[in-house]
Amino acid sequence: MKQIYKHRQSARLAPHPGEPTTGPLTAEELQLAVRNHSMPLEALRRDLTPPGLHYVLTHFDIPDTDAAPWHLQVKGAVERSLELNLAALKRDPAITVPVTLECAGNGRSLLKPRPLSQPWVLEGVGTAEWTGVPLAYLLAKARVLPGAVEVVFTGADAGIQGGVRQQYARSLPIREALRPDVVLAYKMNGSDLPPQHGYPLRLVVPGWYGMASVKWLQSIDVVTVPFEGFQQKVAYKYQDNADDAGVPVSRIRIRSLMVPPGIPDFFYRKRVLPHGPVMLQGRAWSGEGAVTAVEVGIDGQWVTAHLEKPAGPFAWCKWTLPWVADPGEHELSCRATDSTGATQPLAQNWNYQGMGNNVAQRVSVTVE
Ligand SMILES: Nc1nc2c(c(=O)[nH]1)N[C@H]1C(S)=C(S)[C@@H](COP(=O)(O)O)O[C@H]1N2
Ligand SMILES: [Mo]
Repeated sequence: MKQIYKHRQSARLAPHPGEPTTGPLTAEELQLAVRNHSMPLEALRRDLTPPGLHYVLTHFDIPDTDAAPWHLQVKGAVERSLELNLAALKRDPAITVPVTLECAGNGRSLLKPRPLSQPWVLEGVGTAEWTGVPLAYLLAKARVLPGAVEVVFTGADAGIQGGVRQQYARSLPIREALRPDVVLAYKMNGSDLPPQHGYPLRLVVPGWYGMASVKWLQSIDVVTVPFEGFQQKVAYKYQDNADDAGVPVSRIRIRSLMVPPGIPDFFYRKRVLPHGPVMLQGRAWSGEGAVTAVEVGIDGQWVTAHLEKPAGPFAWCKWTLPWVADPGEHELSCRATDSTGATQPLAQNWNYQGMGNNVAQRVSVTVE
């Protein structure tokens, strides 16, 4: 009890999540985990994740938005402010972009000690086709003034985090905001956005961790000084400790995952499969550059997998590797490399908020 009380106190007073712990999962983490679900690993078989299987991360509550009165404001350091309803946005030119989104906190619960926040294991990821208006098109229509440095995106959802009352908001540097593939999406996999994914309109920033892709978009503000909101200034930093100014989290680090082969034990999720040939498969992605290799570890021996072409520069690619499974206990693993030369680590790179833990997945199997 004393421990939990201490966490609550520090969560309220300090501008950062609670102290990392080595204790058991807390009731607060369980509550976050049931609200924010991950993608079942078997969904890695599909190029596109059906919306119900795509991971969800919502800091506060899902707003109950009625599309009829809803409108988007584009304002700030622009020549011409805009106010657009959904029908007007749908008359603008549209693009469709396949994008792998991943939460920056994916892998957090594997860290020792464990930062207290959404306790992802490895499945805080999904890939969808997002359709909507290119952000650059709307910014060109509004005409960005010289002196603009960032664009701030504010969602309709409000809450309290780190003792700060806020609406969820994040900014992008101007050069990222003007990329042709950044989209104001009103469709996910060809249908209206589901409530949990940002209905009626969200931002999607290909290649960046999910926090940049603001859901339930209300306003777009072009600013001449860097944005200092909580989700920008305090959250989403690679920090060594609570007092470290840290480095902002931006692009998705290289990662690969495998579909665990065979069948699971209900409680332990440990895998059982028959001996003989089995096709191991999974997906790999990176926001920094193209995936160049995936290696599969079989009891510590690394073998290069076959890579397929991704649907787009920021969509995951499929990998496969045939394996002839011998009876006994085995440990499977996978690790990917991208065009910047970055490879997944085999041991954790710890940081205070539990960001970007792209440690290689391990899967224990019993072959019968
Ligand atoms: N308005 C708003 N946008 C948001 C969030 C939020 O809580 N509120 N969460 C962000 C985070 S941390 C992630 S990882 C992604 C998750 O997107 P998804 O739920 O569609 O998978 O949305 C981002 N956009
Ligand atoms: Mo996230």
